[in-house]
Amino acid sequence: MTDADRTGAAARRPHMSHWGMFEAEVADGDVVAAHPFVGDADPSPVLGNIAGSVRNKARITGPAVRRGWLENGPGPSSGRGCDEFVSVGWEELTELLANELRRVVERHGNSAIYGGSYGWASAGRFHHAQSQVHRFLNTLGGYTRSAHSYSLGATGVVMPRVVGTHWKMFARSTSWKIISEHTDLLVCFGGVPLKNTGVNHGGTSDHPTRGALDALRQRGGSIVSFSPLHDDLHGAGERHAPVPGTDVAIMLALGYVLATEGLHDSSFLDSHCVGYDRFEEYLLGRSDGVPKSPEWAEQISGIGAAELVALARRMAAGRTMVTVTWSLQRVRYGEQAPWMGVTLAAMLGQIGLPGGGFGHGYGSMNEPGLAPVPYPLPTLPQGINPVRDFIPVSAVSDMLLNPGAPFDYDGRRLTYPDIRMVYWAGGNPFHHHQDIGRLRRALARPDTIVVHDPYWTPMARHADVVVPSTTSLERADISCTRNDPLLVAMHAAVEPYADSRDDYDTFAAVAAKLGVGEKFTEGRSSQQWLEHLYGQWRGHVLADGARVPSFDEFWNRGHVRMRTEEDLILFGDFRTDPVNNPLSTPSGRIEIFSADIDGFGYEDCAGHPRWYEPEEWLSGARAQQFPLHLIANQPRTRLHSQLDHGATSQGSKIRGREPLRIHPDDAAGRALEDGDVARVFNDRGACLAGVVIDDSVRRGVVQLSTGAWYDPLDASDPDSLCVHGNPNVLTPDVGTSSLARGCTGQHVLVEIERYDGDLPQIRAFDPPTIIRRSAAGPVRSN
Ligand code: PGD
Repeated sequence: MTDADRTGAAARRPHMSHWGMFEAEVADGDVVAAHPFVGDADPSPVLGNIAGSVRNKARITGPAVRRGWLENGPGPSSGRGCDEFVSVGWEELTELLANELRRVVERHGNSAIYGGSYGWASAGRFHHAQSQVHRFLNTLGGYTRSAHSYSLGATGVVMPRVVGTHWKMFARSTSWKIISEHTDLLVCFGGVPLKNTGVNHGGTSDHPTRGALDALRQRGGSIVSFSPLHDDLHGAGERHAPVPGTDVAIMLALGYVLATEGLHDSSFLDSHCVGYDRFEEYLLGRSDGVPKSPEWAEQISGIGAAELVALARRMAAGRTMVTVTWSLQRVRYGEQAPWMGVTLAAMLGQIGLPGGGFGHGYGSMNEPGLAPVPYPLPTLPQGINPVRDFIPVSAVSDMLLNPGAPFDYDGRRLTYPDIRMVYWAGGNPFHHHQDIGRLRRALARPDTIVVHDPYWTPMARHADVVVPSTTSLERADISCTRNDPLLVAMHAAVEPYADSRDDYDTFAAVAAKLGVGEKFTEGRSSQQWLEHLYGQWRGHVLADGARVPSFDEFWNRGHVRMRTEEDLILFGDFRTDPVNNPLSTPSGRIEIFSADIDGFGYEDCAGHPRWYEPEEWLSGARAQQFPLHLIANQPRTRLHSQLDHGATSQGSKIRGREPLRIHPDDAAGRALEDGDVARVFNDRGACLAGVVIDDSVRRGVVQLSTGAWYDPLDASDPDSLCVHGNPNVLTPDVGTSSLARGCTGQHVLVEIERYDGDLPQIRAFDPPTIIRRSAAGPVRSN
């Protein structure tokens, strides 16, 4: 990389974000436009958030330390989130961090550092914040880690036990090409929400979903969607709007019709699955006295029994694919929806056939349906973590509040470690975690919280030591994902903003202070790492007999194209020869009944898929008090909480608040009008949101996406009203089940009323008060 690369002297160079490849147009030290890659069939509107993001007022301009921590030293504090900060220099910050890491390790051991540090950060293989922080903490002897993700907490644990994998279900899923050419009937639980396909972890050069669905329909195929939100399916299709959270009951009823009408594929169930007989006992009601008939499902879901019977018959009559979105497992008992989806597809006997079988995550992210590349990715080695302690990722508040307490996870009884230091880089728990009031009480417990982020996110405001990171636009990197044909040269568009630094350089400096600098860097600068990682990757491609340019040539050209597996069919090889291509389950087959899960004896996750009545649903007792079902789904105007201050995200706000969609009848009953601000509340918390009246939302349901930056009216009160519309002040912090303890942020019951008080100002994007030291004494700024 030359200096010109870093300064952006050559404007409109290629770059990558999680929501698409683009060329950055630069003026006055900022990116003023992100022009989508010409090869992208359907660029994401989220690109609109990039312009102006480098010099945004929410940027952290330099290292800062919470005043209470600086003055009193490490220790639990309820001042987090409301204290002012003191601006420090890099040398002082490096010294403070090194000393505190040394203290914690020497006094409490490495397991006292929580480095789970969940979050999407930015695209780019080298500067990936999670990889950097994990490598750094491993260099120091390890840390308590987190397992799985907020996206797929339940799937990540249950599906390996059912089909031997969870990642293959999206990274090696049946391709859109095969679906559009072969599927007669696509039955989508959760729809195929196009808004989510804008995004892909690590980036994407193309967005083919819209085109694939159109092609399927043009060929004569049909789409049936089950979702309380009409627009979870784009274009023509048959839409059913069930009571939220009842998809498993619907799938059971479809299975019941197949079983009772002899439409199920007994030979596939015999040759490729185990445990169908045991499941059928439950399905037909022999084991519990409750047949899971269409009439039974109608009572639960509101979908007519006759419609379910007709659909089951159609499903058995042609090439049918059953898909389940990831959102369906981000609820209490979330393990059941993907498990039952596979079971239904297994009953149809089409798993492994072109256009048939099962899919998980179509419309949840861009990756499912994209053809994979056959090479390993360029990857920064993270080293070895000798610490055995870990938590399921969404148990972070449980862990901080209950040191030493036992908990169940995936058949094991584990213990929460006693955490003294929380180290976060590239994530925002105030976006991703549930029950923010409880999270704030949890974050008051450790001695020290360190956060690396380019922006003053709510998590940065709750830190003791704040490390200003560059954004990806300010540094060079390589982007590449498992399912994209392009390896992309991410050119730095502009200089690092103010006094920010690449996370790598921060970690390298602290590691050097602690005497392990060489171990962390291996003697390489960022640029040398890029060339090294490219060189390793290039070796794999050359070994495959393909042509691949030198690093310099690649860098100048902007990308390299790789071959992809366009005709992939999930579990195709297993179907053809289940003996020689067994699944990685104990039986080598699809486990409709899992003896292992059954053996765990969990009350909330039995040995086969089944219907559990959730606590947060419209037919439960809680709905008497909180009669609206809120769906806290992914936003259409940004990725998670990233760049909430950007133009596309801000363009959707109503009087500065996150939009909440409500059915006209529910709005009328509450005297709400379009453009009003409403207070959304339950017994966990409350937030303000802007009202959008929309009959594409089912009656009794409201929709408020995640990602509005938490903005408490009273920063000193953990249970304060959020004036901006963050639904995680309302959502429950309970796991999916004892099996996976996945996050359950998608569903929550609430009540809503018009907010007629003076509208509080949105302060989420204003930096906190920062004291700058000068010879004349402290100077406050905000
Ligand atoms: P982001 O907003 O992407 O959210 O949660 P996640 O924490 O990933 O946060 C990424 C942060 O990284 C941002 O603050 C950004 O500024 C910072 N960042 C970007 N680049 C860099 C960098 O180079 N260095 C550093 N240090 N920082 C950087 C997402 C999570 O939320 C997910 S994946 C899901 S699927 C969940 N979904 C739901 C849901 O459906 N419903 C609810 N209620 N809650 C959810 N939370 C989960």
